[in-house]
Amino acid sequence: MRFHVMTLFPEMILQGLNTSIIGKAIQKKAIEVEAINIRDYTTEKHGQVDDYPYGGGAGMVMQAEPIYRAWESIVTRLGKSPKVIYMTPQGSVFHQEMAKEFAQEEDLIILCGHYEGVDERVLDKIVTHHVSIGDYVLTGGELPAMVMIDCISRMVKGVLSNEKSAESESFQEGLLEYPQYTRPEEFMGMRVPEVLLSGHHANIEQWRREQALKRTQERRPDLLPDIE
Ligand code: 6GU
Repeated sequence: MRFHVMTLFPEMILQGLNTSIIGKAIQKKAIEVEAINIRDYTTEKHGQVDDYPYGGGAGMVMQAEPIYRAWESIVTRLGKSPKVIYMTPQGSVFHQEMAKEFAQEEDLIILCGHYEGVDERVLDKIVTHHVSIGDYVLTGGELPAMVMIDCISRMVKGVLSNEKSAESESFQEGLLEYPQYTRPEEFMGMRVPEVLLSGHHANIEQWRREQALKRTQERRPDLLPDIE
């Protein structure tokens, strides 16, 4: 799977994804992340990529031309026109099912906005999906793009070990994860739940299921109607 990220801050994307599991996935070539610097596609002197909004108002708006030219260079090189996701708080809210669908794609183009927004005309021309990562406002689309790439990548074959991918099924069943413990058996007077030391796999399984349910009831009751 290949991610093509159009951004004014390519180093933020590349640095942000080059550590831990996603960093390893890139090394292993299970995924590929390319950052395309929108500024490289401006035709204006001084490398300008934004301008004042027509109609007035605060802030600057990213111009259509460099974004369009950056997109054109990607699709020409690929010889096909992949889905284009624009990261924006005005989008549909990202969730696990969306990640699963995007993970089926061979290529994804992600557009990161900055300033007060992007000229609507280029969005009309190239964007297929408007996606937000939640109901709060960030300064740019780069962190949301990294969040989405991380989540999609862990659904791609070869990124997680088998053991870990099985683990990921739990959230897809609609429950939060059960609590985990490791050595020592006692920490500040608190003991690891006895059942986990018992070696009785059926009991452990049942305990974990109960804990997952309890935790979901307490923290995310909104998730519960989704399971029977
Ligand atoms: Cl995708 N972009 C920005 N700028 N802010 C956000 C967001 C995206 N999702 C939530 N807040």
